[in-house]
Parts: sequence; C-alpha cells; structure tokens
Amino acid sequence: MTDFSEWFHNILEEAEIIDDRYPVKGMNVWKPQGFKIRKYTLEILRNILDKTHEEVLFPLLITEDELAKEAIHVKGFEEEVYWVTHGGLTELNKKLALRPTSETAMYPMFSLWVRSHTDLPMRFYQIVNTFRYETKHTRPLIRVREITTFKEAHTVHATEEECEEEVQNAVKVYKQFFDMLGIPYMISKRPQWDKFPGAKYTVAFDTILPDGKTLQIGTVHNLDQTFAKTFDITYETEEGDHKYVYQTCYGISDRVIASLIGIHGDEKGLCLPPAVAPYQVVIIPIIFKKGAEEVLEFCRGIESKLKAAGLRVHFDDRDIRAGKKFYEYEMRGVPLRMEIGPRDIENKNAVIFRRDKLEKDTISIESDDFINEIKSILDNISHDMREKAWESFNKHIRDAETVEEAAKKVEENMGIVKFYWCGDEACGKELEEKVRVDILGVQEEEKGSCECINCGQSSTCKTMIAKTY
Ligand code: PR8
Repeated sequence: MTDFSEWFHNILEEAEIIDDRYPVKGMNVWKPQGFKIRKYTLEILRNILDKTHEEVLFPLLITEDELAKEAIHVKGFEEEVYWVTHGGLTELNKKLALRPTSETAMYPMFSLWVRSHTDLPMRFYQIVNTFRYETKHTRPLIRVREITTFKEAHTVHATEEECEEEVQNAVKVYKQFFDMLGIPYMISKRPQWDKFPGAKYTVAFDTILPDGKTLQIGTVHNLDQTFAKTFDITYETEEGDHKYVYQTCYGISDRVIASLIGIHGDEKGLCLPPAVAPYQVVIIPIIFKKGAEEVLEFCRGIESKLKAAGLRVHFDDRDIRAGKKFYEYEMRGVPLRMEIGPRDIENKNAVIFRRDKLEKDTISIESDDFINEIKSILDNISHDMREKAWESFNKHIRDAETVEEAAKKVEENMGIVKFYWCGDEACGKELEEKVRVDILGVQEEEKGSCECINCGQSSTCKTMIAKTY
C-alpha cells in the first residue's frame, strides 16, 4: 500500500462502507456493507459489556447549565460544542448542547439514582452518536464531527480502590475486544496535559495504521470524585454517613472500524476478520453449459448446511463470470470462498480460497465433517490475521537512547519510539518541541530506574512518541 490515505478513501467507497459525499463536513452515511460490519463489531462489544454493565439511552441534548457545571470539563470541550439555539422560529431561553460526550447528561441523573452503598457499584453503557466540532482536518471514521458509534461506559463506585480496579477491568474489556478484532494496541497513561478534561488520569489504547501514524482507539478515564462533587453524587454508608462516589468512564468510537479496515486490508481491498464479516463464506458455482442446474442445486445444499451451522454464508448464483465474482469478494474482504464445479461434485471436493493468505486449497465435502472444517479454517483465519497484525505492529516499535535518535527514528520510519522520560510537564513540552511529534503516554518499567533522555533526571518510566492522527 503506497499511499494509505488514498487507499483508505477509495476502499470506503468501493467496498460500500460509507459515503462521504453528505453535505455536512465531518458527517458521513453508513452504507449497508459498512453498517453490517459496524453491527457485528458492536455485537461483540455488547456481548462483553452485558456481562457486567447495563445498557441505557440518554437524550442527545444537554442544558447549558449542566454542561457548564464542571468547569475543567467544559473548558476542555468549549470549542467543540454544537449548540441548538432555536425551536422552530422561537429563540430558546437557554440554548441546548448536542452531547460531545455524556458525563453532564448522565451525572445529574446519577445523583438521583445513587442512594445507598447497596446501590453500588453501578455500571452503565450506551452506544450513541456524539457531536464534536473538530477543527483539525476531518477524515471519515477517523476524525469526524458526528461520531456515530460512540460507546461510552460510565461506572460509579463506593471507594477509590474499587474505582482503580474498574480502570483495570475496562482495560481488560478493551483488550478482549481488540483481540477479537485482531487489532494490535499499545496501552499507556496519557501525560497530565493530555488527559480527559476532568479526569484524574487517562489510560489510552493506540494502534498503528499502515502509514506508520498512530491512532487512539480507546480511552479509560479515572474520574475520581471530580464529577461526584460537581453533580452532588453521594451515597449513604453502612454507618449512615454520606460520602461522594468515585467514577470512571471509558469510550471507543468509529475509529475501531477504521483500524479494522486499515490494519487488515491490502492492495486487493478489505480483509475482514470472520467475527465481523457480513459474509464469512461465499460459495461460487463454477458453471459450464452442461450440468449447470446440478451444480447450482448442489451449492444450495452446501449453503443451507453451513447456514444451519450458524455461519453467515452467501451463495452467489448470478449469471456473470466467476472471475468477476472472485474479484468482488476479495475486494469486499470475505474471509473464505468456496468454489464448486462439476468435477468437484464428482470428486466430492470443494476448492477453498483464504482471503487473508490469498491461498487455495481443497477440502473434502464427502461427509458433513466439512462443516466443522470450515469453522476451524475460519478460526485459523482469525488467529493468523491477529498474529500478522501484531507482528507488523511490533516491527514499528523501536527504542532510542538520545533525543536526536528518537526524532530521527520517528521521522524516517514512523511508528512508535520508546525511551526513558522523567514525566515532568516542562521537560515533556520541551521534548515535544525538539522531536516535533506528540508524546503518546508513559508506561512503568519493571527494570528500575534510568536517566531521562531529555533532562537526565532519574526515571522509572518509558514514554512513547509518534506521529498521530
Ligand atoms: C470520552 N466520555 O469522551 P474521549 N472522531 C472519531 N473518534 C473520536 C473523535 C472524533 N472526532 N474524538 C474522540 N474519538 C469519555 C469516555 C465517555 C466515554 C474517540 O473520552 O474524549 C477516541 O478513540 O477520550 C477516544 O479514545 C474515544 O472516542 C473516547 O473519547
């Protein structure tokens, strides 16, 4: 892939993921193929979250008073909020904000809901659209002004320890989610000047796109008691005292779909992990003039067996060249193709083609064992796609011993460069100037202390820098 940006733009159009010709900047239309990928991605996330959280749905509009209550939070978002000022022709007494995120929509209600220690912990999530008037260059799925797939989880706890534990739970949830999608990630604590407005700290997941730039694909925020104090969210302890709660929130967005597409795709187009592929298997009949009906009939039998086994299968019996169909399904990223012609029926075989490896093989379809074989091939595809993505990700992570070396390595090879850094804000800002890229975050090192690459102070943390989206 020589130019990732161009490739990405083209594939979104060609594979009918989204249409970016909608006449409002930063807002796109999900087309049926894209919508299905999004649907299956969200199903995975819902399955994980539903074990511990409850799904809710809050209104889109937030009063100006509520939005303004948490001073640090509102400061962080003030340049990004869209306002509703009129109802029809009538100017509203108080303008209403389109949610940029839902803390200030939810927490006044949490203050009514949380009563006693027996109500806690509370864990909610919603999957909604949010609006951010982004001023940086917008890009479909990557930087949008209407985030259509904003999964936001919000949790409430009695103690600081439980709140800390929840941050770790959220990290586990995202690991599991991204692993199922085969998306590699780097987890780090954001520097203090780059945390979520109002949070005590932010843990972020970053992945690397094929052009070597990193993309933040998920964040977990420890909100401590900041919002509890602002919105008066208290609970009665066993002893009858009233205490403020502790809170976390964590979110992902359309960027997950962008990384799925970018990371697994290749020159032929999309390559989808079976878990989110609209069709996991496509059956293509190889037809000659003689015996065509027999082949079609046979393929229909295979299709219904695979469907009955719970797979998403498509039998393409259109009267067009098989080669044209191959091209189309490769571009759309269907993980497995089966080709069945008269000779295969005679030999009780089918030709299979793996989209990820672009390799052909033959399997026996003599008995119904082939159903399990297809399932296990799909599992192998998921596994191999994940491995391949991690291998490429790890190749993009390098160490550096000096500031010059770090700057040179990011400039020349992109990706992520790691080194020791003291964690001090002034030093960090100076460092960002020198390397002319962003500090992603820090990770505690097990090995013990070393010297900060920039100021020489003792440091137990490594930081990462990268060119970011
Ligand atoms: C929160 N509140 O809001 P966060 N386009 C696409 N994706 C985006 C964009 C954008 N313009 N802006 C952010 N994201 C918290 C947590 C409720 C949930 C994605 O957190 O502001 C980024 O991947 O960090 C980010 O990690 C995620 O949304 C959550 O946004």
